[in-house]
Amino acid sequence: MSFELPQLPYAHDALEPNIDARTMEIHHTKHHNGYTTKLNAAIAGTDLAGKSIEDICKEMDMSNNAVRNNGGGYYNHNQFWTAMSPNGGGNPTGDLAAAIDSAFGSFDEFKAAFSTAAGTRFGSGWAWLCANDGKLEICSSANQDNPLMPGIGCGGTPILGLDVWEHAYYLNYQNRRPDYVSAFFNVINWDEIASRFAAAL
Ligand code: MN3
Repeated sequence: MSFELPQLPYAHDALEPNIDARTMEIHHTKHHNGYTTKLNAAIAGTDLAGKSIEDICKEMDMSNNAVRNNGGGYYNHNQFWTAMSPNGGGNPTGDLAAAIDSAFGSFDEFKAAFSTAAGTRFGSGWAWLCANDGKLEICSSANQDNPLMPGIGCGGTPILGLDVWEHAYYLNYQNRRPDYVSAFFNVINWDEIASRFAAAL
């Protein structure tokens, strides 16, 4: 079994004006599709064929650049599309809201810290909210690395990841990454993030 590009759970234009349709289309059908195809090529005929993408990330040989970059790219974008919704935004509720308040003081302080992680990641990468032994942590990673991978200085189970590669925002926001990060908060699917948090406990 090879990995397949997942369908988006909404139309390309569903997240406008926060993320424009053209960016979504290129990002999904070109970038994510490319990672998927190259991941399949990189694992074909190896011991990794047939493993879950989570296990491939957790057991990553970090010197294997083809699997590291494309396996990370495959996993990271899978979680990215479903972290967003046309009905998203607002604030989390329930256990996740309580865990955010406990870890960061308040939702606003969480938002500021996550936005700083996303804004200060130099070059291409991702900002993450992770559940680590029931506690929430924020970190960022370079390129297509993610917190499942060993030794990247960012651990736990990722429950929310924001793509800060220029391909994720440049058409609409150009160099204004902070505006894109701010817009992302308008579309976060907190119900989905809450279920990821519950599953990570
Ligand atoms: Mn991307």
